[in-house]
Amino acid sequence: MMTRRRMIAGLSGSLLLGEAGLFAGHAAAAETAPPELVALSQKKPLIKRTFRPPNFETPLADLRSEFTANDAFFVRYHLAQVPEVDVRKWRLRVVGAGRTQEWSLDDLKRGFESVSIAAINQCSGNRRGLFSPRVPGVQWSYGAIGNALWTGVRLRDVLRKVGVAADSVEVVFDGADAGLLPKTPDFVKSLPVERALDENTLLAFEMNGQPLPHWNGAPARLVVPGWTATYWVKHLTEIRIVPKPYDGFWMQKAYRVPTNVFPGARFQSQERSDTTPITEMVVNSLVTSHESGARLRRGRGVEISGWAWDNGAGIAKVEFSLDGGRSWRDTTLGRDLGRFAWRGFSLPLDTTQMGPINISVRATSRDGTRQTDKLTPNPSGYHHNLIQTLQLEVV
Ligand SMILES: Nc1nc2c(c(=O)[nH]1)N[C@H]1C(S)=C(S)[C@@H](COP(=O)(O)O)O[C@H]1N2
Ligand SMILES: [Mo]
Repeated sequence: MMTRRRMIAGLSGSLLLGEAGLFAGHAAAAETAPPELVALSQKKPLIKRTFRPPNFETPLADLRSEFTANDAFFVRYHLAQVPEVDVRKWRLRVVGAGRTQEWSLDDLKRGFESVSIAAINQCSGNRRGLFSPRVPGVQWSYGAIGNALWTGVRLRDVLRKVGVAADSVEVVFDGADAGLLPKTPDFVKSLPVERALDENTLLAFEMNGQPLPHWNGAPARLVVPGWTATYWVKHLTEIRIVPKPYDGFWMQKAYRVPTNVFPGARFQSQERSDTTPITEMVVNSLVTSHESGARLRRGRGVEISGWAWDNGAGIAKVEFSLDGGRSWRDTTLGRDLGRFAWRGFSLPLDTTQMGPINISVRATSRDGTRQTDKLTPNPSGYHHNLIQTLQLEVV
């Protein structure tokens, strides 16, 4: 019997022959496995990657709106025990150098200025399933991402209430979830103190004008615009301002990339000569109007559209190519939802001639970085921002 892995390898091998040619590393593993759709509470059916811990991905059709609906937003957990937090009993404990304070949800809402930011929440491993050769981990396709309007209070306003000592190095975040076995390391993350104090880092209670859904971190989660979602700790229970690098598993062993390879903010207190924590998202784009393999009616006006995003520098341009990357033309950018949100793009496609159309799309950030035509392999399969090529056919 052919193993699933061999079958996928075989399939992606044959698909590779049909690719536009210039772009190395295309694999269609996650696209070829038929997705199983399962609905969690408060959610519509999403693509199930694993059930325990819950890892559910947003189908492409639900990524077409400017703001991803709360009931379609992807769900990612590392630990199997995800308790439903009782908001009335919930307290956020914040520990500074000389002082500890606790807040209820009402205290936080009443005590601090309310702030809203539109921002992309994207898993570091989004598109991991498209790496070839295969990388271990949740085999995400394109949907471990969403854009939402996050509302809450600034983390720095809360931290300043307990006092940020001059020798503070990191701020450490713990949530209510836990492993089933005592030896499973608790999901605890830290941020450089400067990033924690950035005006855009929020303690968010709301998503798109509604209380956070349970599966997206109720009653409060961290929002770190521009940084990958691993730092966006859900069901926050405790925050500590600390004078030394936090040495937990999820900082020292996981969510790390080779040092000096990817662009983005540095995380100096956690940096080693070989690896460093993943930080900001890399520039990327996604066609949402069509999937590869779509057939288009000849002569019918067709618009190709989707989203582009980066670390918050802002999208400078999105281009498309119909000749395998030899020449590029600009698409039209959509309205600006804020520099941490995604930016729409669209282009009219000429369908007057029958036959195949291979269309590639690439985004460029205002910081000068551009999507890659050759992926940088890394052991955990992060930062997949390969230029996407769709194989369409006019019939
Ligand atoms: N408490 C807690 N927060 C967490 C995680 C987790 O396992 N537990 N996973 C992180 C990771 S890696 C991602 S990608 C995002 C996913 O956010 P979402 O489930 O709201 O889409 O949550 C982050 N926050
Ligand atoms: Mo993630």
